[in-house]
Amino acid sequence: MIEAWSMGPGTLEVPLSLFAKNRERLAGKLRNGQVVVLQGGDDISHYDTDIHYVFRQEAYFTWVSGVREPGCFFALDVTTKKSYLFVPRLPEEYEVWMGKLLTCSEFKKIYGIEEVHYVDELQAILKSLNPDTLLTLNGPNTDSGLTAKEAVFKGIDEFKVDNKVLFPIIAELRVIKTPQEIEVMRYVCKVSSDAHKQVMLFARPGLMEYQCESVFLDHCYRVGGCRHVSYTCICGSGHNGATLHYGHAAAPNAKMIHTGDMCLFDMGGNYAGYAADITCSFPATGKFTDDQKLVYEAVLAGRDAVVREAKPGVLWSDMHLAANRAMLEHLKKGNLLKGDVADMIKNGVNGILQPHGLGHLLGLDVHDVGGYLPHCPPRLAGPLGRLRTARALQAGMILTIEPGCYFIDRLLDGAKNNPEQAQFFNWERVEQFRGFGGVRIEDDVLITEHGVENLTFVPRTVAEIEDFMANGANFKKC
Ligand SMILES: [Mn+2]
Repeated sequence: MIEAWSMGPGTLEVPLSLFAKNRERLAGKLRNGQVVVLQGGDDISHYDTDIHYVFRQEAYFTWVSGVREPGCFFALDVTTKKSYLFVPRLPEEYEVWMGKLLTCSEFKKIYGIEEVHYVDELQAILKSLNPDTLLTLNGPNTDSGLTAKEAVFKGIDEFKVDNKVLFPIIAELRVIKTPQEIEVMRYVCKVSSDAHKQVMLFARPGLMEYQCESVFLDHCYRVGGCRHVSYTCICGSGHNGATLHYGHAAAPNAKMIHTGDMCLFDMGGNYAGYAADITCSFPATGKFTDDQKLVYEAVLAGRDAVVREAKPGVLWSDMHLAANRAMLEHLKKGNLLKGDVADMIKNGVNGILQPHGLGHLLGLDVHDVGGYLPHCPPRLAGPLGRLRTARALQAGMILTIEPGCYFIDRLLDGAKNNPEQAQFFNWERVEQFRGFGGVRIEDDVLITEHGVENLTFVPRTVAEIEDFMANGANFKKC
C-alpha cells in the first residue's frame, strides 16, 4: 500500500491519511442511510481542438479523495464508513498513447480508497448499498457566483437524491484545516516564499515583468514540485501596481521595469491542490525612496495591526477596519491625508486607497469556500460588502492578510469631485503619487488558539528588504 504522494526528493510527502481523515470528518456529520456521491473534474479541451488544459482536479473531490485524474466519481457510505472510487473504463488503445492501463486494485493502492470500481458500475454498486438518500453537492460559490458541479450519472433518477444537505457541511469542514492539511499549507507557503525571494534577488530595472514571473514559476516547480500556480501571476511594476488583477491576457506582465518603479508581485504556488497566495512589494532598485517608504510602511502598519489583533472570536470585518485605520493614520502622519481617521472611514476614504477586502480564506481554492455559509454572518452592506467573509475567526482557519494602498486615477478623480472625501486629501502631495502604482503586502496565516501563526517567510520591513536585495545572494544556497 502506498502511504503518501509526493513529487520526489525534497518535496513534501502528503500522506493519504489526510484525505481519509477528511472522509472520516464528513461521515461524522452525516447519518446512517445516506450515501455521498461526488463527481470529479473532466478533461477540458482548448475550444474544438484535441489539446487539453493541464488537468486540475475539482477542489471538493480533492478534499475527499486526493484523486488527481479526470473522469472519476466518488461515493461514501455513511452507514459503513466505506469509500468507493469509480474510475473510467478506458479503451485498450489508451495504453499506446497514454501509458499502462491501471487495474482497479492498482488504483486502490495509489489512493488508499477501500473499494475501486469502474464508472459504468456506479449505479449497480450504489443500488447494492441500498441507501435511503444519495447526497449530491449543490451550492453557490460566493466569490464567483458559480455553482458546484453536482454529480450526474445514468440511472440517478432511480434514487432519492438530496442536493441541499451536503454543501454547507462539507464547505464548513473545508474552512477548518486539519493538522495534516496545515502541513501541506506550510509547505506550499514556504516554497512560494522562497520563490518570491528568488524573484527579489533577480528583479532589477531593465528586465521585463514576465521574466520575474518566470523565475517564480521555475522555483515553485523545479525546487518545490508545484506543477501549478494557484492563479495567474500578477507582476505589476510602476503604474501597473495599481491594476489589482494585472497579469491577465490583455495586460500580460509585459512592461519593462524601470528605475523608480515599485514592484507589486502577487503569486502563489500550488501543491497537492493546496494554494499559497503571497504578495511582495519592493522597489526595483532594492532601495526605497522616501515616498515609497511612506506608502510601504503605511501598508505594513495595517498588516501588523491585524497580525497583532487577529485571534479566535474576532470578526474579520473588524480586522479589515483595523488595517484601514492603521494605514490611514500612517498616511496622515506622512502628510498625504488630513483630518480625523474615523471620519475618513465614515466617508469611504479607506475604499479609495484600498478598494479590496483585507483578505480571504485560503485552502484548496485561493478564494476558499465557506465565507458566507447559512450559519455565518451575511455579507455586510456598503463598502464592507467587498469582504469575502464577515465571519468570526476560529482556530484552524487559514486566511490571507493583504492590506494595500493604490493610487488609482479613476478613484482619486472621484474622491476629488466628492467634497466629503476630497477634504481628507492633501491634494498637492497626492497628485505627486499619480502613476506610483501601489503596494500590497500579503501574508498567509493560520489562526491558532492564541492568535496568528504566519506561514509566509519573506523580507517584510524596509530594512529587511533593502538588506536582502543587497546581500541576499547567500540565500541561493537553499
Ligand atoms: Mn489574495
